Amino acid sequence: PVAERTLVLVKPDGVRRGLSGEILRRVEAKGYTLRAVRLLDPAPALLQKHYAEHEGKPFFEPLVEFMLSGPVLAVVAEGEGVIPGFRSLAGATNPTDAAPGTIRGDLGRDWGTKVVQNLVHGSDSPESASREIALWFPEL
Ligand code: DAT
Ligand code: MG
Repeated sequence: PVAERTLVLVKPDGVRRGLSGEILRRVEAKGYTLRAVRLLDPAPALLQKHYAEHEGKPFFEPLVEFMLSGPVLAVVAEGEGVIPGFRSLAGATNPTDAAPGTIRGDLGRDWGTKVVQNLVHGSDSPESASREIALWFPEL
């Protein structure tokens, strides 16, 4: 059986601010394994598919635009409980609400921006993880 896997994205704000290493450090320090890592400039169609569940919401277009603002570091992380576990490491969606000790709580910012710039994405269920890993890493 393949170990549990999740898709982690370091969003353009995280790459731009030089936080990729710090974020991957936290994933590895927790005990998860990095199975695949790729820095890329995602195509609009990839982002629209990735965020399909949010289509029609007021933040959808600013979100896609923000995700197109620079390179994204896509990561497949592996380990027991990694799907909820990485969500715990990431913290609440809004960095102001995110607890200290989490990636978004310690490092995220949500002021002075049109869309929440919260540094990371993490799959929210096994179904989302399979779907998203297939989108970002079709070869896996
Ligand atoms: P998460 O990334 O915590 O899974 P989500 O899937 O609900 O959150 O939303 C996807 C992204 O969209 C989120 O990381 C930041 C942005 N977003 C969500 N809700 C928002 C809102 N109310 N206003 C602005 N941006 C929002
Ligand atoms: Mg989500």
